[in-house]
Amino acid sequence: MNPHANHWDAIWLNAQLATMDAAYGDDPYGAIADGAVAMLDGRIAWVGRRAELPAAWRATVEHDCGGAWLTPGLIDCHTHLVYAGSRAAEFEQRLQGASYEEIAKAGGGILATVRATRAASERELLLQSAKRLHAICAEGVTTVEIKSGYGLDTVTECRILSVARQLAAICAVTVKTSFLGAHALPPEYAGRADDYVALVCDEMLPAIHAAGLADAVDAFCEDIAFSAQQTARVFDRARSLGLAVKLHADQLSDLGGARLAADYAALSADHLEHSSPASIDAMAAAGTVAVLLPGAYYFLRETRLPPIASLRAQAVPMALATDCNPGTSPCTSLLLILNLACTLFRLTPAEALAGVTCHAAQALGMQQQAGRIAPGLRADLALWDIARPAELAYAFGANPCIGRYLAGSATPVCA
Ligand code: DI6
Ligand code: FE
Repeated sequence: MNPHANHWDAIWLNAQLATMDAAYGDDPYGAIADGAVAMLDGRIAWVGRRAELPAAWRATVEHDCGGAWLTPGLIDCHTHLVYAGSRAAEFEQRLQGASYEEIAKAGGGILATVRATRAASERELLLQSAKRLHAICAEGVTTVEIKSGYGLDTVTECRILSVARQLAAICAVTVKTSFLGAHALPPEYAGRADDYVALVCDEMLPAIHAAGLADAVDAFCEDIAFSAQQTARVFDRARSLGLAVKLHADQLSDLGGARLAADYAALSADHLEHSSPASIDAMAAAGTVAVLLPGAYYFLRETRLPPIASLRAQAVPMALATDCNPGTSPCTSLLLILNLACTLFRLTPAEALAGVTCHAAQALGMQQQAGRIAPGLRADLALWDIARPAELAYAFGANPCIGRYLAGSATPVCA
């Protein structure tokens, strides 16, 4: 405890704040002109207008932001970035007319990446994945969720999640892991999906939980993957272990995934292009966040939009993420996702920024730790060379990030 009130470890001055906190008025960014943020022990201790700083403050470090915009550190709440290899050849096949489902049914798709990932050493996996995570973090991202799902056996799933945990220190970022054993049926279980689900529930999940490798459990509920009933078995086991759940729901077909997620009080239901209005109502009642993934929508050239109007009408929080994966969204730019969400899904730039800050935090169950500039939260911050926050969604292919702070510590920004 610091005995001196208003004696802080660091202060950011001369900044325009986009707090993304409703406490600061009706502005959708929670904006504060000529603001100041103070940090003590890695947490935000004071936020407000510089003119209203208490009379006797002191700070060990003073950051002059030069009038730039300060936002919460961005949060990429849905990625599959730990994998080996590339699927550029499948991209070429799709350009020749093959569909994603056809490639998957022919043993390519997710299973192609599973073969490459199983064959990679832990060090190779770490090096290939660190490049992607480094690129994501260079755009002011301070928290990333990483899923397993390219191992599909206990040893490789554990290796992927262990690599994900190791990446936190290597890239100076907070990592939340999700176990996605129910991602695809591995070849050795062809025709025996229920046996594989039993392996996921009875062997993989307990082992991963015992090793502390998963913060949540995810599944791919889809015609080409697992049924609602199989997903429910995975969720039941997750629940019995006290693990939070989330779901890839209704991306390619409506199997009632969003509804199922809501029934299990999931943190989030992700994709949602084919979700029914009744499922959205259930999400609203359950407090389940909608994670929209416009990178996958774009890359698969989907035409059916997620039900944005229903999500808005039901006040379901909308988060956005890269879905960084080799098959449907080989994307390491969360800022590009902001632009795609606005151009393709017609989100406002303010909705888009909320989608990668406060709502993304909620999708990870971290709303009391990250995603807003507010007292008590971690001092995860990003500084931007922009004139107004809408520029983050407006320019695509640009990176105006000029500062990145994890729990108050400056970290390198340029990749
Ligand atoms: N949904 C997706 O879009 C990705 N996984 C998933 O569950 C696709 C992953 C891949 O094609 O490698
Ligand atoms: Fe995904």
